[in-house]
Amino acid sequence: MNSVYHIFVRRLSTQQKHYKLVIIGAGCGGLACASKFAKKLSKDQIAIIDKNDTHVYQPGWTLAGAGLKTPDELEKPQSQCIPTNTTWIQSNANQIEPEKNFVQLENGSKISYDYLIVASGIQTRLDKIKGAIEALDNHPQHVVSMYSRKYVRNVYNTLNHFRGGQAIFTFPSTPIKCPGAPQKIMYLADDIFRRNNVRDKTTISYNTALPVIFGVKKYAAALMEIVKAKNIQLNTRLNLVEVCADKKEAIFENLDQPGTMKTFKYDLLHIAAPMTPYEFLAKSSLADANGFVDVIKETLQHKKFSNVFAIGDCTNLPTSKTAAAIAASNSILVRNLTNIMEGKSDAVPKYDGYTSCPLVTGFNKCILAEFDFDGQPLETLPINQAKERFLSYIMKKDMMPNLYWNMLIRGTWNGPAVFRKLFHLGMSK
Ligand code: UQ1
Repeated sequence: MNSVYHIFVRRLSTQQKHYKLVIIGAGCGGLACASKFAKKLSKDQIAIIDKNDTHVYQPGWTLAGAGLKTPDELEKPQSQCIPTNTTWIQSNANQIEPEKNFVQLENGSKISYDYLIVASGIQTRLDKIKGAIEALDNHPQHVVSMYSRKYVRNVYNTLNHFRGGQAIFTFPSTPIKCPGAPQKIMYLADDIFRRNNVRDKTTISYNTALPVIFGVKKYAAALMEIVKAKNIQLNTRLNLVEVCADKKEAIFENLDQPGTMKTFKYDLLHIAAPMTPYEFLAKSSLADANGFVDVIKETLQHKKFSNVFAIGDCTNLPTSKTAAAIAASNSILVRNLTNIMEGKSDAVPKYDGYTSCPLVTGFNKCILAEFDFDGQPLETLPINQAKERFLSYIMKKDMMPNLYWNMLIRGTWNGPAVFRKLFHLGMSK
């Protein structure tokens, strides 16, 4: 009886299902692509693999950390987000065999495909910092991180109850999603401290692994003025490696002198999590040496496997990892892949690396950074977006979430390039 049962289970688990298109990941990129293909393919032709039953609007985490949104209003059941015309395989992928065109799930079953889109995102790894998780769990009044669905819930409460001392905000030594966020939460914290009359009893430091405050010169210059005006200490090339919560000490490695450590005392520590690609991806032959999917940057097609594409945070696209980058690249991916599926060679615009980072610099203020692969500004509005503006803040806080839920993940938002062209056409006579 027992062995019959086991044979049956094994039969089930080794059963191979086939779909014309398989998408790994139902985050922003996976859903944007699925929604577009769901209009062309039938439910039995397209499958999306994702275990999570909740979809989180992660760009909202900085605002939640500052009490400007509640974490709950950033979440929706995944069942409401996945297009009805798409088969949802609620599991995690744990292996990809692009030579054999299949994906293996956690339970061992295999899903084969004609075409694959990898949209698995990037993994937050607070565990990479010694003592960080223990500190977040056991000392929540001193150590916080909004880079996590679990820990974001505690950030505002802690910032709002802070009564002064040393406040340190970190930026790690790995690629991360939304590289502007670690400083956005700092500027909002600065405003919270001012509102609560504790700013004059507080020193704020931004300890970043990067050599500069921001990678694009135009916005870096504006941000340098802002940190100066806010009296924030910028410490570059420092990477948080350990938190000793009992002693309230954060230990940083000086990246210019590897192996040399510097200890900072803190009363409040905001940790931006180091991030890595998922292991199943990093160990597959789709990955580059760093574990990210190795794509042609203009087309999002894999460099070796022509039936494989990738989008978003899991790729090695040399641009900042944001929802805005997905907005600008998803239609390019879908048009290139459709050409391949249909044996056509219709012209498709090349992805220019467009990405955007609405750098919230305080309550009611925001710099709207937009730029391309070369770090050249690519601004939508016919105004200087490096200036702090209320309009940019409203766009970030109220417009973007609607754009995301109602258009981007539904496959109908291809980024603001059309508006940029329209505005700039209007400006040139
Ligand atoms: C964007 O398209 C987008 O996706 C919905 C975001 O993610 C939340 C953004 O933050 C930004 C800035 C854009 C770009 C859109 C405009 C209108 C500038």
